[in-house]
Amino acid sequence: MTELASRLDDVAQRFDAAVDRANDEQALESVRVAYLGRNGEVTTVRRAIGTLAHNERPAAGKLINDAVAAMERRLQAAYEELESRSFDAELATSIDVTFPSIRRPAGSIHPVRRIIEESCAYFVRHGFAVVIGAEVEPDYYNFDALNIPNDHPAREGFDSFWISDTLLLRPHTSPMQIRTMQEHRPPIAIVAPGKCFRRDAVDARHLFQFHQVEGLLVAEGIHFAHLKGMLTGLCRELFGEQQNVRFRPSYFPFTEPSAEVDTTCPKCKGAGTLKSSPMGCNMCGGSGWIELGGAGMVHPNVLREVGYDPDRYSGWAFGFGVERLGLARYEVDDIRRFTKSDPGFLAQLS
Ligand code: FA5
Repeated sequence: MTELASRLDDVAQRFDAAVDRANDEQALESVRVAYLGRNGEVTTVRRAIGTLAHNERPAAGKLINDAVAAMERRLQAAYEELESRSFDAELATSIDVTFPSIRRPAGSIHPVRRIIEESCAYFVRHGFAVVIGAEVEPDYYNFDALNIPNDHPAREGFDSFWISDTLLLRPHTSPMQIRTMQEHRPPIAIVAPGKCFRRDAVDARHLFQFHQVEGLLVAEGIHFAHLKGMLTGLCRELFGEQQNVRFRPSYFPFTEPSAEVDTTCPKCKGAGTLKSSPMGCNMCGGSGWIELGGAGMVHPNVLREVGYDPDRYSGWAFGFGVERLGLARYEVDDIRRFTKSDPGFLAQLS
């Protein structure tokens, strides 16, 4: 009996060592067959029971059964361990579809485009059509037809990029007034957004390439109050409900009377001062107003040029700088930011 017990002990120790060495299922199965199989080592020990005295056999049988149960438990644990290790390895090389994804940076609509779209949408809601014009125009459309003859000093205000003696990159969107009126009879209600080009020195408020939104309404009985109403509405659309609009007398050869259009500074809300800057609001320079562009009643000479009778028809027009609208709307300190495509800046405004 003692000898059987020590043989069993020896078998169990070698079994443990063999299980430790087995690093895949096939190797574990070989260990199982070698020790617990029909002709395995435990069977050989079990056969030795027959050599024991009758009264020793039950105890020997129990000893062997207990050892087999322990070995089977050990084997089971080893199988489970192998399984979980191979699952971990599989996970490490496979895609976990439940894992939260990495956020890909999404692009956004550029603020200049957004302002153009919102401005156009406002006018379209009021029955206006959107028209897009060429960026290269003859001087006739840029100047002559707009009541700015060749020797007119106002041409100097539009310091332009000339392509030939008569062709230039348009310095404003106003040629679209002429093109539209030549093509259509009144009533006319259009809005014309687009790029403009001027040989201006670039600084915090000026670009050599910028955008304007032009508007034109010509019909019978149109007067200045219509212009004020529409532009006040546009400013409220872009800047919020409390926004006011101011018309300062000004001069454009193609409108009479003419005005420069200001809106309440969105930063200081018209106060001209800021708690954070007692020297005065740095957005509007302390005036409480931001200039957006020019406007006025279409000059009779312009109406005549396109064959409209100025005694019957009247109209208003305006041209706003889109980047200037952006400066005011987003409280941006420098107009050049709109041209830099800096994702950090654009994300802030998206
Ligand atoms: C004009 O261009 C007129 N065509 C506007 C107009 C249309 C008046 C219809 C009456 C009737 P002005 O040169 O002021 O006007 O330019 C209008 C606006 O364009 C300016 O107030 C400003 O907002 C913008 N702008 C002009 N030059 C630049 C520039 N270099 N960089 C950025 N914005 C500019």
